[in-house]
Amino acid sequence: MNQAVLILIKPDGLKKSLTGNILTRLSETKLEIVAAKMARVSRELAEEHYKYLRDKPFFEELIKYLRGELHDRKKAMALIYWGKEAIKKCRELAGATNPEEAEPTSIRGAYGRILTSGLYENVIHVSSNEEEAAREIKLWFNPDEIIVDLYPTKENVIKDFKKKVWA
Ligand code: DAT
Ligand code: MG
Repeated sequence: MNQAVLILIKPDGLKKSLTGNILTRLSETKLEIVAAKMARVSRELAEEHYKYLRDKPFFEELIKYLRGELHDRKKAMALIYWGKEAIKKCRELAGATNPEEAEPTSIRGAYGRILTSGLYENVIHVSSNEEEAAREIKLWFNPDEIIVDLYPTKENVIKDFKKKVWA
């Protein structure tokens, strides 16, 4: 059974010019990329993404980190990888949450660090299980941005809906 997993290249990964290195490492999984984009991360999106950590002392700083406020560009790169055991394969390559405990050859072990505040700056996010992956993918992507049909959709007719288009 194919699985989908949300990967975020966090603002430190982008700032350190690690995008290519990270994508090269992830290509070792032989999984398929079925969606990719640069995203501006609103406070709502960041808080919803990490809502299970709301009570942690580092939550405020974590939100700032994901939004790019600790780096000078407010952006993150979001991708969906798809294939057999996608979550396990990507989490193995990512390494442990704490970059100092992560295998030195893992992405976080090689590129992550711990800030003096104690926050882990660990370069990428990888969904932790199928349920979380579905929740996160629906937060970060619309159905028409993904080139396979991952989850059930419905059609809405939206009247007087304002949308930015090219001038
Ligand atoms: P993961 O990203 O490995 O799934 P998580 O979901 O528990 O780990 O945590 C989300 C992010 O929050 C993590 O990538 C970095 C930060 N974080 C987690 N635990 C932390 C801790 N004890 N101290 C500092 N930052 C932490
Ligand atoms: Mg997690």
